Amino acid sequence: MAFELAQSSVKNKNNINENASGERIKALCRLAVAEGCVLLKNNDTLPINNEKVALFGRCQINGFHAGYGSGGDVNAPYKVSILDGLRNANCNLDEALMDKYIKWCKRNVPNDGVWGHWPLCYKELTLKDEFVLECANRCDVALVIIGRSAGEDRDIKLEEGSWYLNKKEERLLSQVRKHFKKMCVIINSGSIMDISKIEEYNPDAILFAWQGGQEFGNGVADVITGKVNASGKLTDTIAKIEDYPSTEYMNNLEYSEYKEDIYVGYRYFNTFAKDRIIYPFGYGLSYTKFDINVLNIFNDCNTLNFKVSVKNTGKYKGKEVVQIYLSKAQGKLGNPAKELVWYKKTKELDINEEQVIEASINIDDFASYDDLGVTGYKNSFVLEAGTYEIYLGSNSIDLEKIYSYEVSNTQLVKECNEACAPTISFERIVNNGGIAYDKVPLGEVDIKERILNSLEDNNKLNNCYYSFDDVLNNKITLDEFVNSLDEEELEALTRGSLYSMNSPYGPDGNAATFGASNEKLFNRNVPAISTNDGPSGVRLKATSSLIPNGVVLASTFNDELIEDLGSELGLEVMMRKSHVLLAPGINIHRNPLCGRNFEYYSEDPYLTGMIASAYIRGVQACGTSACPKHFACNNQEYNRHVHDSRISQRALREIYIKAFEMCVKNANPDVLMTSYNKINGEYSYYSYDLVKLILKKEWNFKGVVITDWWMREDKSKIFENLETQSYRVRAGIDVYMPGSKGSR
Ligand code: BMA
Repeated sequence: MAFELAQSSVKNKNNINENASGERIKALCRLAVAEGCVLLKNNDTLPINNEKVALFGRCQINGFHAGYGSGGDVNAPYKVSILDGLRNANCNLDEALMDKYIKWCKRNVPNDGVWGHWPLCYKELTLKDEFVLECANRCDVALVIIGRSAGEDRDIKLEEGSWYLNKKEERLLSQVRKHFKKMCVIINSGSIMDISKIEEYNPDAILFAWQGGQEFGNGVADVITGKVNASGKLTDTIAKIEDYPSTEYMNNLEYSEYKEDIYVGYRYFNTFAKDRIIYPFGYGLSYTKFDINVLNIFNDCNTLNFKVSVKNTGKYKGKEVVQIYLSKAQGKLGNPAKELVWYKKTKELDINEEQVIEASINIDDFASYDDLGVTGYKNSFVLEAGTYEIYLGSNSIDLEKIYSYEVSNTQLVKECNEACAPTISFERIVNNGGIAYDKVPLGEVDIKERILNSLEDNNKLNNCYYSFDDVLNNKITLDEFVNSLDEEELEALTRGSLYSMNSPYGPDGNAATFGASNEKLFNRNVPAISTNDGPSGVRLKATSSLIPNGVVLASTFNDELIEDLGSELGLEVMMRKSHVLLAPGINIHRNPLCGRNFEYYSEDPYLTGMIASAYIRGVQACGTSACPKHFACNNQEYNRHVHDSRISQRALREIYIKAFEMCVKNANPDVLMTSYNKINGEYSYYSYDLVKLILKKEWNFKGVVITDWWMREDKSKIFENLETQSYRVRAGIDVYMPGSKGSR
């Protein structure tokens, strides 16, 4: 609860090195940028050694170092551009071209505009053809930077200059292609963008560099020059936008029907539309080659134990990401062709060096959710009878079957409750040996009865007067303290400090405070717990490190690196006298057009859960609190405050809340934030099923649940006379943030 938060932060406040130079976080940011770069294509073009380089694209100077909104709005101490990074690396750059861009960018400084209307790309410099030809006559290779951004309240648009290239970018690619022997396209975007148009210009190399924070240019230059070998992997399938089934439902004003159900990303493409994949999930090239072989594998009651070897058989040292996918029995429920169930990034392997990795996978963790009851176990995770196959490789397509075993009888893995069930019928994709549609099962439970039966008689109020110090000094328990509070104090505990953002009780620029939200609680020495955004750094008035965005972190597939980076971030929160970092953002990339995909991680819930758990463990290592968000189904920004995500229980459990469940179990976050949107007609922050039943009772979450900022007032549909905040608290959402009324 909030008090344990305060306790931990009070205890830990003193053992922080106030003068931490930040050198370590800089190095970790730079390495994360490099390890997050995804090399899609490379016809003997990268790395660049002493070749003469022509660097095109204004984003070499005005790059996008983070996405827009709370997820990237950090006062960074500096930002290394790609141009500066290449100069720092002593890259042999064409001076005339560089000067032209420097001068032009000085005269055309980008204007980022106002909240929710930020530019999705920056205007590009138009070059004369003969000038490009002259550059080609002086240089060996051209690098062309394409920049894109989006963010909170700002989805990616299906238009040129956002999802698609614009005419000036096409003109530039056409000119460079015409005159240069070697052309590499570097994409500086928060998440994937249309690649088919870029491919039309047949680049010799394509590198997704994403949005890499303050060390962006240095990290990218490390990969371009080969100081760090490319090792990033795609966290999303790349295809034409019309081929993602969810595209049809994006930007619907009132609601989205999640018709694709569990068939999100590669779960859809690898099962029903392999021919539509342009680049597969988990894909990324290296400058070297690796041999991956299974040495041993055996199954022990659904726990798969295995040993694999990875050998560097190429000419560069580098890292590889070993991936294991599971093909479950189709049974009566139907399943995706394959699902990622394990991955491991190797250490940096020297030429001819080999690493042996041993691990085990509990297949129970990947059971299917039966929201129909067709297996005999309704509202439960099950493993149906049939054949289970294990595949090994370095992406989701190029895989070798290394094992299979039979499950003789359908097994009940975990019995749950009907929760957040749809109330309005719609059809969803099912796998009947091919794509088919079936109606989603609607809810049957009487929610009113469920909630009334759950109400606890809590009036153990005592008439004592305690200070919070009595709890800190172990004189009384937390419950005894809470039971000594009067109604006014109890109410104040269920909301933020009634200020809007930047509460006077926290460091300058904080998002809000909670805990001591009125005078009486202050007089009892209840601390004010300060919160600040966000996943890319400590968003305060003070400068703080701008770390790489979520897609970069996930593209590294390197949990250890992310945990390390998280621990440095947690120290920065502590040094700035804040307590709760409102991060990580871990909603699923349901569709490539969601503006906050830069901040989130992937189309895959397992990868999201693993990277997010590492981030949270890191942030909380020093006593700072993390706050995974937005629980749940915030999968588009358009109309996000009232939008209704209509979704089956199976898709909710297997895809959209799976990463939150992994975080609760693997990293024990102190705080968790609900989303703005509705789920099957109920706002997440009024949803008893989502918070009290699933999060707190089924998952045993013991932390504090806070709302997102400025939730909507709404009358309970089942308790007509219930006041709004009571409706929220009864559903298990502990604290309304920031506490004040009004909205952005
Ligand atoms: C909301 C969301 C959250 C953020 C909060 C506080 O609009 O963007 O992700 O943590 O504001 O800034």
